Amino acid sequence: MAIESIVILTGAGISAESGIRTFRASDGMWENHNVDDVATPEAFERNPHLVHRFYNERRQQLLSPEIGPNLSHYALAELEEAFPGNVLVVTQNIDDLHERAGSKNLLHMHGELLNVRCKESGVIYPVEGDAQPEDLCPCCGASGNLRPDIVWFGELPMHMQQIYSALEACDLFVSIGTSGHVYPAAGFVEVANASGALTVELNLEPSRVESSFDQRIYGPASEVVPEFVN
Ligand code: BV8
Repeated sequence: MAIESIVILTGAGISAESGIRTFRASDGMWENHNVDDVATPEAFERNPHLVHRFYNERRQQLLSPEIGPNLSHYALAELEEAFPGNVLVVTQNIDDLHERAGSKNLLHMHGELLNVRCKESGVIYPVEGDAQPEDLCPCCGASGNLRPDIVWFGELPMHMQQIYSALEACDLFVSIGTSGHVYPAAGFVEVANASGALTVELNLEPSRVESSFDQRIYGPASEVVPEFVN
C-alpha cells in the first residue's frame, strides 16, 4: 500500500529526553499537584493564582536554556520536509519543541503553554514571563479574564474536526510517547484502524492501548523515532 498521508500523535514521552517531565512517571508533576487542583476549569475558578503559578513554573522551565528539541522532534520535522505526501503532527503537549525543531503542519490539541486566552473573547495572546489573574486583558481591558491557553480535563480538545478528518484519510498512524490514559487522544488509534491505516506505537513501554496497534516498537524516542523515520 502506497503511503500518502501520515498522522503522528505525540505525548509527553517525546519531550521527556528534552528534560520536560511526563505526567505519570514516578517524578511526574502531577505528584506534587493534584490534577483537580491545577488542570480543571473548576480549579481555575477556585484558585486562579495557584493555577497560573503551576503554568508559570512550567513556562519558565520550557524557556530555560537547557530545554530544547531532541532527535525525535527533529526527525519528525525532517520527515515532514522530505516526505512527498502529507504529514500532520497532532500533539497532546503544550510545549513548543516541535515548532523549534521545524515542524510546520502541527496541531496542539491540548493548547499551548506560551499563550494565554481571554475567557470572554477567546482571543489568544503570547506570554513570555509569568501570567497573573490581575493581568489586564488587552482586548477587554478587564483583569481576571486571562486564562492559560490550555485544554483542561472536562474541556473539549482543540482542532478535533480537523484531526478526525486527517485520521479518517491517513494511511499511516504513528503514536509516540503517550501512555494512552487520556481521551479522546487515546482513541485516535481506533479511528485510524477503522479507516484502514497501518498503526504503529513508538513508546518507552507498552501504552494502555498497545493492543490496538498493528506494530509496536519500544525504546527511548530519541533512538526509536529517527530509526523509524529513516
Ligand atoms: C474531554 C493539558 C469531553 C493540561 C491535558 C473515563 C474514561 C475515559 C475518559 C474520561 C474518563 N473520565 C474523564 C474522562 C475524560 C478525560 C480523560 O481522558 N481522563 C483520563 C485521565 C481518564 N479527558 C478529558 O477531559 C478531555 N476532554 O473528554 O472533553 C467533552 C466533550 C464535549 C464537550 C466538552 C467536553 C481533555 C483532556 C485534556 C486534558 N489536558 N493537558 C496540562 O498539560 O497541564 S492532558 C495531559 O495528559 C497532557 O496533555 C498529556 O499530554 C496528556 C496525556 O499524557 P501523556 O502525554 O500520555 O503523558 P504520560 O505521562 O501519561 O505518558 C508518557 C508516556 O511516555 C508514557 O507511556 C511513557 O512510557 C512514555 N515515555 C517516557 N519517556 C519516554 C517515553 N516514550 C519515549 N521515549 C521516552 N524517553
